[in-house]
This record gives sequence, structure tokens and C-alpha cells, in this order.
Amino acid sequence: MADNNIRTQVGIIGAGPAGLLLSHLLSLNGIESIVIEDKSRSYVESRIRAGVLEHGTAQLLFDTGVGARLAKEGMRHEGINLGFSGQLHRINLAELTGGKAITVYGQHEVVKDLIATRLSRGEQILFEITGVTLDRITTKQPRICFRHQDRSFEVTCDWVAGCDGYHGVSRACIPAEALTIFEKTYPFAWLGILAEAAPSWEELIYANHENGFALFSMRSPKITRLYLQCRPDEDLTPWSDDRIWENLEKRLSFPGDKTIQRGKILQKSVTTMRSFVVEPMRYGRLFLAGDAAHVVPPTGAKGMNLAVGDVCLLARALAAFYAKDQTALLESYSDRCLRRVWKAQRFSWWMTSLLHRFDQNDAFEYRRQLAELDYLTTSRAAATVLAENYVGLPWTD
Ligand code: RFL
Ligand code: PHB
Repeated sequence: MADNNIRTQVGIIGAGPAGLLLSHLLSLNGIESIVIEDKSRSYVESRIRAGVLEHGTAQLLFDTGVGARLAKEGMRHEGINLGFSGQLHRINLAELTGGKAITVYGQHEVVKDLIATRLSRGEQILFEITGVTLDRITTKQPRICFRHQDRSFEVTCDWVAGCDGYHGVSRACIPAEALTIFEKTYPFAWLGILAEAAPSWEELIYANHENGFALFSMRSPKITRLYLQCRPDEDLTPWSDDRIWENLEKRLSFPGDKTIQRGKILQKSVTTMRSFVVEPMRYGRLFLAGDAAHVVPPTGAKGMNLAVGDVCLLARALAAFYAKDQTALLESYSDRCLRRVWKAQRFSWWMTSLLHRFDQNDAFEYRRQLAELDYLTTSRAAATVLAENYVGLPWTD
């Protein structure tokens, strides 16, 4: 017998961008939910991850009342740069997409804004829960059990949203025979740093260098975010700050242009790369959303944006269910999400294969990449394909 029994409409597992945004959108539609998270509030608010919001993601945050800080601190970028053969080539996103752009704003800032909004409305998020289990998901009353502050909880709800990321428990609750998994791993990873340095360039640079990929990005006018292609099992111990800067300087060197500004390295980490999709994104009354259902390599900057797209469709489907007793949108949730997910998978795989060295000795492959980059930066048609995918394809609904 649990110490606490809770009854709510939607049980949400995970307080990442997917879970928090879903609870926010549901609350705007008068639907009650509970959010449970196994990490602490300070941990999720400082977890450095994505940094690029698609046009539609930023718009959604503004339109639903969580864009005040984004409007002040987000950096609207109307272009990105491709660096190769020692030169920078700008892709004018806005010109190629009828005025659309991306906004550089840390994922943890989005998370902070959503947590603050939820709490300011007196709605709860239970952090640092343990031992979460899910059952009765094929009945009309699924149940979530867990422990929080030494007490056991039992939540009975109408629907469960599994927004607990790639390593969460939700997907694992679905019988293996009910799911099909599509997966690809890559023979490299990203060594990422956050540095206390004013960004040297105004816009992102994706660089294909003979030594490997590098990415120049930023978080604010004082903080630079940088990545280097490395091995999937890269040990960070031999990577002194000087060695990291030397490698970045080499791969982000464009004679006649600016050079990278060094600064104190605040954080170093290695991110592995994978493409992963599970189908369908629903089992009984459990819906999967975000990284719990699909993962993309970060090269296309699509992961968080896909999570946002999923929960937007899920919130609309649940709103139609509660307002009009309609289940059609819930029934088609998985198919509608997957259409967008597979397009983003294709784009992320393509950006990844365009920019990384898969095999240092494969001279043919390197020449092929350079030819494709040359084509992309000289053909308006090719550049438009990149631009419209990068700012985000229209959401299918
Ligand atoms: P998250 O963010 O992983 O959140 C899941 C939450 O669930 C919690 N959790 C549990 N809670 C309760 N019980 C359990 N048993 C639980 N197990 C897990 C976790 O603690 C966590 O709080 O998934 P969500 O919400 O689906 O969001 C997905 C995004 O986080 C992810 O796709 C992006 O970060 C990917 N990504 C990028 N996406 C972009 O759109 N643009 C980018 O520029 C971008 N850059 C990146 C990225 C990811 C990166 N890394 C580190 C993988 C750059 C990098 C380096
Ligand atoms: C980031 O700023 O962290 C970032 C930007 C673009 C990407 C991936 C990560 O493609």
C-alpha cells in the first residue's frame, strides 16, 4: 500500500524539454498532469546540451507565454557557415527560407523557463524520485509507482507520457515484440567544451577538416561552445586545455579571417553519436515522446526540436480527447510524429556524413565530401535544401 495515492489526468515521466513542455501545453488546455524526474532541479537546470532552436520551436515558446527570457537573451541567427578547404562559406538561412531563422539559446535555459512557469502556477514537479515502475498501461487506468523523500507514491492516470530520454524506463516497459527498433552508430564522437570566451564569429561554423569535424557555437556574448570530432571511446585525460585549443585552432582556421578566441574551459565532455528510432511511439495508454522514442546525431541540431514537435502533437491530441471525446489524433499520434522524425533522421545523418571523417585514409570519400560542400555553397537549389531543413520543416499535423 502506497503512502500517497494521487489521481491525475496525465502522468509525465521526465523533466527534460519534452516532459516540461508537455505539462505546460496541457495546463494551457486545462488538463491536469504530474511531472516526475529522477534527477535534482539544479542538475536538470545546469545540464549543458542543445543550443539551437528551430524557427517553429522559438515561435511556440513565444506563443505559449514562456518566451520572455528567450526574447531578451536568445540570439537570432539568420545564417550559418560551412568551413572547408581553409575557407568559410555562409548559408543565408533567412534569404533562402522566406525570412526564417534559428535562435541560439541553451536547452537548460528552456528547461529553467519551463520549470519556473510551472512552479509559479502552483503546479508540482517531483524531483529526485526513485524506483519508478509503470503498469496497467493497456488498461484505462495506467499506474505509476515510485518513491519520493522516503515515501511511496502511486499515481493513477488516464494516460502516461514517457518523456524520460534514451535511457529512461518507459520504453523498457513495452514488450519487445510490440516495438521495432531502427538504429545506426557512428565510428566517432564529439569532444565538447564550454569556454569563458567571447564568440569570435557571429554565427555557427560547421567545419570539415582533414583532421576531422569541428563546430563553433556559442551560448551568450561571453560563452563559446565548441566541439571536435574524436573517437567514441576517447579518454579525456590526455586532452589538456592547450591540446584542445590547438586542435580547434587548426580545424577552425580560415586564413585572412578571424581566429578563435581562447578562454578558461568551464566544462569538457564526450558525446557519443547515434541514430535511433522506435516504432510505434505508443503502446496502450503510454505515449513515448522525444529522446525516449528517437535519437539523432547532434550535427543537424534536431534532437530538442523533435522533442518539442512530438509533445506539441501529443498535447493537441489530448486536448481533443478531453474537450470533444475524440480519439482520432491520439490514434494517429505515432504516425504523424514519425513522418517528421524520419525526415530529421535523414537530415541529421546527411549532415553527419557530409562533415565527419569516417576513415582517415579514405581519400576518395574526403574528395566526395569537398565536392558536395562546393556544390552546396554554389548552388542556390542545394543551399535551399540545407536551409529549409536546418530552420525546421513545417510541422505535419
Ligand atoms: P531528455 O532531455 O534526456 O530528458 C529526459 C528526462 O528524463 C529524466 N529521466 C527520468 N525521470 C524519472 N524516472 C526515470 N527513470 C528517468 N530516466 C530519465 C532525465 O533525468 C531527464 O531529465 O529528453 P527529452 O526531453 O526528450 O529532450 C531531448 C533533448 O534533450 C535532446 O534531443 C537534445 O539535447 C539533443 N541535442 C540537440 N538538440 C537540438 O535540438 N539542437 C541542438 O543543438 C542539440 N545539440 C544535443 C546537442 C545533444 C547533445 N548531447 C549531449 C547528447 C548537443 C549535444 C552535445
Ligand atoms: C550547440 O550549440 O551545442 C550545438 C549547435 C549546433 C549543433 C549541435 C550543438 O548542431
